[in-house]
Amino acid sequence: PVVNSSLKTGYHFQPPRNWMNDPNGPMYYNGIYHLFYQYNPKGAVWGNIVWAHSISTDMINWIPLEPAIYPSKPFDINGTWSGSATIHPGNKPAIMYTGIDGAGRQLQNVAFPKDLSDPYLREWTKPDYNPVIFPSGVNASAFRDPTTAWLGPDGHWRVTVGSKRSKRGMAYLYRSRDFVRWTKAKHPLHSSKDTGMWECPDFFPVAPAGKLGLDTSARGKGLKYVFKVSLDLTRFDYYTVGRYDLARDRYVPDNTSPDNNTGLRFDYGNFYASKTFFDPAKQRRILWGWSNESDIAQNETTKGWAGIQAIPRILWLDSNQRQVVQWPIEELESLRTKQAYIHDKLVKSGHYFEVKGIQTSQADVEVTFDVSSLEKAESFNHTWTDPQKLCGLKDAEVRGGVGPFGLLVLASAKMEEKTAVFFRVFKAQNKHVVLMCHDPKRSSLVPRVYEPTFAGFVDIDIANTKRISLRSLIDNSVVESFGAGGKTCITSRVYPTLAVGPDAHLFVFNNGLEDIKVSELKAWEIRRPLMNGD
Ligand code: DQQ
Repeated sequence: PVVNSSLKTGYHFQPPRNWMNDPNGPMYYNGIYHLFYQYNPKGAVWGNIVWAHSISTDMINWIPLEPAIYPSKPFDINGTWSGSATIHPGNKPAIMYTGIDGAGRQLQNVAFPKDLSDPYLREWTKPDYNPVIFPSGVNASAFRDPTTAWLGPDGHWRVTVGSKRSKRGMAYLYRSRDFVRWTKAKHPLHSSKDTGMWECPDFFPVAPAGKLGLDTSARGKGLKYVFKVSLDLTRFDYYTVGRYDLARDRYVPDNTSPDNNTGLRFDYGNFYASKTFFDPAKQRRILWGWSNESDIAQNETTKGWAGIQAIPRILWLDSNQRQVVQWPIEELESLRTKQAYIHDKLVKSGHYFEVKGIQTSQADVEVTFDVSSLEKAESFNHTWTDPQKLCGLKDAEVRGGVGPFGLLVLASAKMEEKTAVFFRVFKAQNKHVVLMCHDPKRSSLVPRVYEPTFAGFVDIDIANTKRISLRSLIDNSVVESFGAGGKTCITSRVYPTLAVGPDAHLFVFNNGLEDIKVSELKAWEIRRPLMNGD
């Protein structure tokens, strides 16, 4: 068997053909959402990168425009790489992006809309005074991905650019009064030893409570900040929660999360080069992230496409102030059609059942599991610090005490193919530990596709709540899951050969000793939105 071309996603952001990677410069301008992205117009592998451009009024239905930025000037002739948008006072958008010059150096350039009265902002102008930030005193082959800029208390702009100094990951800080002349600050905004190149940094304030987002330039007492980097070494996005020391112009992570940027993740699966923006229309902060293919590159060429964006998520600080929480934007719900509904259904130890009545190759599933007793929970070994390894060891087929229980998605009728999305509860010294897992080991009959298990711990007090919720967005070759209301998220790419279209099935399973109950399950078919003219 080979990877089936009908595995193209139906409602995840994707161009009709060719390669896509990082989301770039997401922004809202006069009623329209813009998404730019790293795109190869000539093929389904990375190369010839331009800033492709799409617009939307709901971030679900997308209209494609011509590429907004592409190599054309000495300061970007060898590449137009990732960057961000900043809305200037007076509602004027600006983009800063990384250009690669003729000598292969990474520089930061600015671009502005050619005509602010064009509602779609189709054309962008790159002033001849570019580059605005030249790589002096830094490693010119590791100096890229400027963030959205923010205003400091002195009224000057700040921007941070990802880099490394030998093995030390760096986020250099630059300041400017006019967005044209930029000066490097003496100290970086943040850095961390042995983490290698910091790609696509992101830095923004979060409200201490509630789900409302804040403008990147917002200031105030008690505001927490989130700092995220994409580590080239591991190809994962890591973040910390901390504060912004305005006097020293430095980010200081709280001691509740590890300072080395190898701890918390927005998503414990296939999710990289993510970027947030503030949506003033709905007062929310929205996260975009790229989910790469995980089949072998040879398939890319035959499929003719590679890369999707995860469903945009709103992001806010958890009430414990130690982590963020994410949830798919509410606009996604406009695509829900036929529904299946199940409630108060016991799933006995070792049993499973099928959710019938809807097609589940493109679906949105919300389920709540009741775990009335934790007595049989397996004991937790304190050396299990890496959830991904633990999930590899104790996958969905390994019987447990409380769990594994959860969903089998994109499953064939006889379950030769299936991707398990599940929880497993352990008993530690004074608390319970909840593991959330994606196990795609049996997701495809195609030989040699990359099928890593992905997992994260879920920071909830299950002995108290006695229940846990799960939402999974299923879309032909992607499974995007949100545990406990979005406290732990996992995205996987899978390539079934049998569980395709109407032959994809959905099951609920319980491989633990303890019975569990589905207190409620709602599953919707998801229809296809307008997707970039495809
Ligand atoms: N992708 C871009 C770079 C960035 C990397 C190039 C991250 O700007 O560092 O396509 O995926």
